[in-house]
Amino acid sequence: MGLHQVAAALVAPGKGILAADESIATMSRRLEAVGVVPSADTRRDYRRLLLTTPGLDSWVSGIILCDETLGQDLPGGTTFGEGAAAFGIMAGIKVDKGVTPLPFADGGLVTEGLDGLRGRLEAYRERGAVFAKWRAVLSPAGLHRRTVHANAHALARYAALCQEAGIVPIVEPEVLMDGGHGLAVCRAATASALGAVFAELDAMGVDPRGIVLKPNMIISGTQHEDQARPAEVARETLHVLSATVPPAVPGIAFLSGGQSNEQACANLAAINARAATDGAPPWRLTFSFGRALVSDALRTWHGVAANAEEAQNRLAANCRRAGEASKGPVTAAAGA
Ligand code: 5MM
Repeated sequence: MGLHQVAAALVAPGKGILAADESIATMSRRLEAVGVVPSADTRRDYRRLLLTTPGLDSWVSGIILCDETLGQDLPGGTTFGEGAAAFGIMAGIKVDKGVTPLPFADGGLVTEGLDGLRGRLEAYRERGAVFAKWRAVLSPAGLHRRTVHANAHALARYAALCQEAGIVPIVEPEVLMDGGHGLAVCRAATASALGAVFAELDAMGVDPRGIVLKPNMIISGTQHEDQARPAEVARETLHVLSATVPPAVPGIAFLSGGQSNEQACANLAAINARAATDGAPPWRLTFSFGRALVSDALRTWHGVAANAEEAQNRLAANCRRAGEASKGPVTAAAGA
């Protein structure tokens, strides 16, 4: 499949992307939090549980893995890349190398990982990756224009290198939901970030038909006293996307950002419901959730093999709800 076909397949109707690409440090913290001693083996066992969930391909088009997992095996000796393909799920790879403080940017962060990326992409493609992911991390309060610019530029250089290698880039500028800010601050920061990202993508010659955008929804900061309801989230999110995302982009796959599965799915359903009411949107609107899909499964499993089946049931239920939300409203709460 070419870039356009892979991008379209990632956002196929009723399907989304499972983000299971926590870095070794993040995954280790999450395992420790549920009482599992972190190691290469326990990180592999947990990712095996996720990928071998029966029926996962009914709702999941692609799974994002990290470098460590892509080099590990499933039971029987096939690699995660081969295993995903055998299950009908496309394998993706997180290629960024995390964040570092940006000088003269009031504490803003920039994502690193461009050095040597051309060679790494070649190697990842040989190991079965057909798409990639790079995440920029933006704090909305006091967001400096240098932070916006540096991250947009890095995302665009990453995306161009991916397309050159025949790999679909997932472009993820994440405006964090942590903090006491309200909806308007999230909206302004997201509009600024997306505007800069698409200007840089264009400047770098990136084909918008061969990317998937992975943004945050426009939601209230977690500590804000007034939490926006799904109808407001939908209105504000679509307003910003319509103003910034070219119609040629095939799909927008939202991150969950710390929302529960119920919250994230209610918001996604409301976004799709409103988009349908406003007139057919040019892009598919779906999910690329991490925590909103996997947190229940991780807690249920907590390293005990006998809990694996129940943990997979929890993952399947969360993916099914997200898949339904990507088609439109699923609960009475959606659109409330
Ligand atoms: C799964 O976590 C991804 C990797 O995070 P680190 O590099 O910090 O370990 C992360 O990029 C994730 O894909 C996004 O944050 C979306 O996940 P959520 O949980 O916000 O949907």
